[in-house]
Amino acid sequence: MNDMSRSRIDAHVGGLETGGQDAGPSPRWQPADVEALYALPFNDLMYRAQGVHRQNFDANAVQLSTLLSVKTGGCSEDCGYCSQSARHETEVGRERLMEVEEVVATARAAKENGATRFCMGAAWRGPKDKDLEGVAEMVRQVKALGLETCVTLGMLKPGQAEQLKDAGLDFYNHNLDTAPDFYGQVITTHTYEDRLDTLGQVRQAGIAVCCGGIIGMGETRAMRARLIAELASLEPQPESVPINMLVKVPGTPMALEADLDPLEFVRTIAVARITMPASHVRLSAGRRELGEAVQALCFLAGANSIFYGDKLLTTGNPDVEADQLLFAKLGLKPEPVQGRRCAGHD
Ligand code: SAM
Ligand code: DTB
Ligand code: SF4
Repeated sequence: MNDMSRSRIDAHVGGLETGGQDAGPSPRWQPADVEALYALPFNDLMYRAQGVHRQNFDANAVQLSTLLSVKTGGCSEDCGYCSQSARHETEVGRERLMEVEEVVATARAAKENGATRFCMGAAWRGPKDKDLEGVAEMVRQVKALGLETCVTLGMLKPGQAEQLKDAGLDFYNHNLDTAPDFYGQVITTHTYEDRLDTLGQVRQAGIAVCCGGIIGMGETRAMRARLIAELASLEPQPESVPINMLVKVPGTPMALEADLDPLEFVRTIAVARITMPASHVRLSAGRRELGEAVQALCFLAGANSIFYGDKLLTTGNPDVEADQLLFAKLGLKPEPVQGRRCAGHD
């Protein structure tokens, strides 16, 4: 790391001994500074990340979100990682939008299992107005159960975010997924600008932003750093940052992608934690493949949210029992909704 990068990082992060973050608005993160964080010796990186984590959160609390695919498959987009694109021959079929009652029953079960947030995903480029009303009703009824609500429906048109907000939506998930310069190699049917536009509409409507990406799609470390720099430079920073490890789905163009070094994934969590100190960093897709020891390192690196429940959207997730056992082994506890330390953040 050169001296200039180190002093810029110190300006961002603050010395652990001197109390850390400045109170003022965070400066825009430069990719070179993020890359310099990645290049730290592993132990130094973990120490910094854990320090930032403890200044902002209860280090032993993890937020639990449960996912449900309310509209599966048949998507017009060509995202190279996705099992639900109509352009890839995968085992995922095309289904209709689920009935509200069925969604609410699943949400009730998720709450009984201990989840505090329920996230509903739809395989759309974006919602048609007639479909949006159906999703808005799901949001209303899930919210009425006392759960936080999140949806991920693709790109929004003007007015749609407000409609969701009126229904009681707390979070909208819309990922930047990768570095701007790699995006075109992963997806050609929409652009990075389109994603940023929807994120702007979500913010404008007063909905909290959940925005992250996927690691392990064949990108370089420099590209990972550029993704994190983009996320950390959103103003304000996203309340939730899901970091997914690519799930290699047979039939997708990325099915045969080389395995990512798990320590590189842990580094990415740490770098996200340091650059987005008050955000919940979610250890998302790929937990089953990571195993317990790597997940434990991710929690140490500052991950403090997971998808909880036996299924993600179309692929598997650790069983609830396995997660409860892991929590017991690590002394982790579910984060209560009221237990937040940062007003205005999730
Ligand atoms: N269609 C909407 C969209 O693209 O925003 C919502 C659903 S989409 C499945 C939500 C996110 O899931 C994607 O942005 C991507 O980050 C993540 N995802 C999808 N397939 C994945 C995979 N195979 N491995 C890891 N993450 C994946
Ligand atoms: C996110 O970043 N990860 C979730 C959620 N947002 C919608 C989705 C992960 C999907 C993994 C592949 C699948 O199950 O289809
Ligand atoms: Fe999959 Fe979403 Fe891309 Fe559609 S827009 S192919 S659901 S990631």
